[in-house]
Amino acid sequence: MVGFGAKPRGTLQLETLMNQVMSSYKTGNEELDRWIGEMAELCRPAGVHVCDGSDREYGELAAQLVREGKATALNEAMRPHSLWFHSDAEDVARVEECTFICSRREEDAGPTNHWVEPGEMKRKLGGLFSGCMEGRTMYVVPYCMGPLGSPFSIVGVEITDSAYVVLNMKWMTRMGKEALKQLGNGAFSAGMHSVGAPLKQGQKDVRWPCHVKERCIVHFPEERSVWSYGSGYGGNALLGKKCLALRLASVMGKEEGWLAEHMLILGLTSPEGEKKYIAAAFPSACGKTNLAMLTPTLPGWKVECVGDDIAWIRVGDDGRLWAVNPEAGYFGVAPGTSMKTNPNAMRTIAKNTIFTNVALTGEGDVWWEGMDGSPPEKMISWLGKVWKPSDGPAAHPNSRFTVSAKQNPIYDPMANDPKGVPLSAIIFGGRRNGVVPLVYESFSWQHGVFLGASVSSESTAAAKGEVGKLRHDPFAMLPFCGYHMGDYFAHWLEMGKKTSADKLPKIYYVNWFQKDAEGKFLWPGFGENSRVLKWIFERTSDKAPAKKTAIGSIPTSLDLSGLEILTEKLTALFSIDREAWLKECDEIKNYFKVFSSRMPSELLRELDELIRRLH
Ligand code: OXD
Ligand code: MN
Repeated sequence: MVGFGAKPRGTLQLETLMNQVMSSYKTGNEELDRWIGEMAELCRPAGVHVCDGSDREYGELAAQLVREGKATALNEAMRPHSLWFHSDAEDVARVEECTFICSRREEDAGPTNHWVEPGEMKRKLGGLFSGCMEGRTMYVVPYCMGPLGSPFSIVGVEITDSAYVVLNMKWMTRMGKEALKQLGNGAFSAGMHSVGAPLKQGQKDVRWPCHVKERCIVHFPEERSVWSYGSGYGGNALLGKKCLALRLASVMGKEEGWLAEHMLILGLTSPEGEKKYIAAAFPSACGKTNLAMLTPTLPGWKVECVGDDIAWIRVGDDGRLWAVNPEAGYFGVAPGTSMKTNPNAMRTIAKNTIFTNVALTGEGDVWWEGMDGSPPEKMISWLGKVWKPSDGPAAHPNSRFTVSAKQNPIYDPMANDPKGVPLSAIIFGGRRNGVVPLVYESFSWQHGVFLGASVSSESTAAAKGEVGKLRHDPFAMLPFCGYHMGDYFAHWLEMGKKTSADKLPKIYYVNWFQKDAEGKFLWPGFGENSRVLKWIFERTSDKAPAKKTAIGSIPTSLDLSGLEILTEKLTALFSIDREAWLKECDEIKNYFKVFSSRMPSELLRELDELIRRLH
């Protein structure tokens, strides 16, 4: 890779833009060439650059951003080939209130999504995007979600005026020439993105251009397209991730008989060398990356990481459920990541990493709350100011690292397999300070679907809004399901009918976050979660003991060797408070009413059964 001092190349500055677009930028795909021309005409950029995805291109763009003062190159000796960005203070997270599913019919978006009539939204977008790239380069980013060569992969093309987005897409997807090759003359999912800050002639650019007042992230599910305006934040601007791989893909999965899920995928190997794959859905910033890269404290057990955020799941020829991770990198939450909590993540981000909204140390390295050691004496906070302890956190709570999965020392050898990996277990979970025990197992697929549908969790900094507020987040998909959530529940039930019960993964619910009366966590979490994973692993071949309770089956013994934990804590971790659960059922019952006639009766029956068992 070239250093960040290299000169940029390949960007056209032109007047006869359209002609040059059409003559110089033949991508080999007629529809794509036509669309690039159309979008260039609409957005009126100063130039067009079709990204090839090479290391050279990455180095040149990075160097350009450093020269422009939009990025800081980190200390080459401490964090080779890495960049520090800090955003506009208002552009730090996903914005659910400005995220729309513009299906043709309002009822298809359902009660959990914002909807605007597609024609009306397109008129609005036409106005917003008209001339929105003036003075900027329009980057065309072809990318592939899923392993190259896999029949399940989906090619998307993102047009963006943000070089920061291009750099992130390089690590998060299979981007550039390879994706174009996979596309051939086929159909692609179109994603338009603009930071919404055109540059008038002579106007000086700002460090993090965005237009937060008008920002909107808009999905047209029937057209498989996305239009995102006004934000440069990853979840709003890297359109392959939440927009294509979850919101649009969930709609495709419903139509074609597969699932697009907000799930990590890990491989777990026992001391005897038996390996099983597990997928787990937790809401944003609830520890998916930490679980996906876990270092077991139980001797002889090994975890390998297929993915930390998204799983596409299909029924394989053998009747089992097979999962692929459509992403190629991690866009992980930095605060709380340390050699103690996630050494594999720390090793992964040792070089070639993009950091956004963490703190910059006097030595030119990065820092965040919860990293090993005490805060360095001299730091620039995520706000770009010299940091004082009285300023609050030096890194934004939703600050991120972006890095290629290839740098993960425990990247699973099957992660790029076009077939995916077979799932033995699926886990749901949330951040709950009480009520929900450490782990329990569902009685059946249908009961497991009920567990997924009834996930509640405390909100986190990954989305704009109040943090720590309990909200329903079915399947951890509340912000990501691209269609009616009631139909989504029904689709999960249907998936269970596509194969025989013995082939389906078993379904679990976990809660690492219970607290005692003083507000301290009852369970140590992180590597110690391997004890729970071991129980799950052994349950999937009926080798671990469990007892039935009203809510599901819980362990009668958990391997606690080498762990000091007070008996009263353990008792609390597995206690089932009947009154609290009956209240929980009332809460779920009320929530399910939101889905009215589209709420599957099977899940209402599961709820009635749970209430009956609790009584
Ligand atoms: C993410 C999120 O960035 O869920 O993965 O917000
Ligand atoms: Mn996520």
